[in-house]
Amino acid sequence: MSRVFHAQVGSALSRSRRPGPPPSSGAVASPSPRAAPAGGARPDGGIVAGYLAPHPPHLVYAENPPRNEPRSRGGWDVLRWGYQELRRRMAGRDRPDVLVVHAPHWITMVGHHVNCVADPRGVSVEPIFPNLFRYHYDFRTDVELAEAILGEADGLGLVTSALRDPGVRVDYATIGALHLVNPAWDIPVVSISANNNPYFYSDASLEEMETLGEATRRAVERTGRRAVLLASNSLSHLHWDTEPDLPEDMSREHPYNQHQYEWDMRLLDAVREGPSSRLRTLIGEHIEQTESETKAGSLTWLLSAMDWPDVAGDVLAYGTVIGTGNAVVEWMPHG
Ligand code: 2XP
Ligand code: FE2
Repeated sequence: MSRVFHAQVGSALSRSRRPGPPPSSGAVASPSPRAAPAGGARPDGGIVAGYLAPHPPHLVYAENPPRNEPRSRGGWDVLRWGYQELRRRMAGRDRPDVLVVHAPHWITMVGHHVNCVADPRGVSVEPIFPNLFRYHYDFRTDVELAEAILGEADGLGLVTSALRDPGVRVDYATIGALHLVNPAWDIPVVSISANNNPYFYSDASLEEMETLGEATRRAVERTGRRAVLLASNSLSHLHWDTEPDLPEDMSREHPYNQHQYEWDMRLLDAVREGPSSRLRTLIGEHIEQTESETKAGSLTWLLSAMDWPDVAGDVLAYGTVIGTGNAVVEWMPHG
């Protein structure tokens, strides 16, 4: 990834913009230009769970929700069972105040953008699979938390931008993950862009995603939200370039090749064994080996926001979609 568009974290430029030392985790933040007031903070606030929540449009298509126009005969059931289990677990706990999602197909070349539009509404279309995903969305943004994340990220020296265009068309990776996690759309959302271009540059800038994760954690703690975080990423990412007549023909679905599959399993074995800090280097190796979509940084952001918890992740499902690897994984915070 190009560094041309990035201020160095902690650079003289960013330091000169800071009103004071960056707030420490959990402390009351020093004011920043876009810092939100801490009103409404609750004592049980914090990141209450994090999920790897991939967004293949096929999974939404297979469910036939009324909000998606195309109809299907089903398919990709095991992955959808994983999401069903995720929803069951979320429903069994205290309701979160907000779902915070980082997604790879809202690509921003200059800076990390956060959607600050209060009530995005429109149709999200998958540009490669418009035959599968034309989804009518209508949701509420937690604007106070969105602005707090921007304020904290600014304070840590990241280049940021608030998206305030009410006509924004929200990308399918954001909408897909949010639908699969909460098809009722009754929990407010914060949506964060992927500040990279995975198709032009070869090296992923995962270090910066660690900083964005830290900023997200500070903002969640400062505003006192009970937040569930979603990393909207597939794993191995080589895929077929032709589609069967029946897209949900499961007799055609399998890993792209054995190498991709084995590396997905290597990553997931480490996830299941824990602790999550093992993934800090393994994510990069897995990207090198499989073109993993985690190159967009969503998974690194998630685990950094959770401060690399000393726990194993719970793999709720693994399956392929047009040959790519996809896993639904839950991490709970440090005990
Ligand atoms: O990566 C994506 O978002 C795609 N549309 C490819 C489809 C399935 C990926 O896992
Ligand atoms: Fe994707």
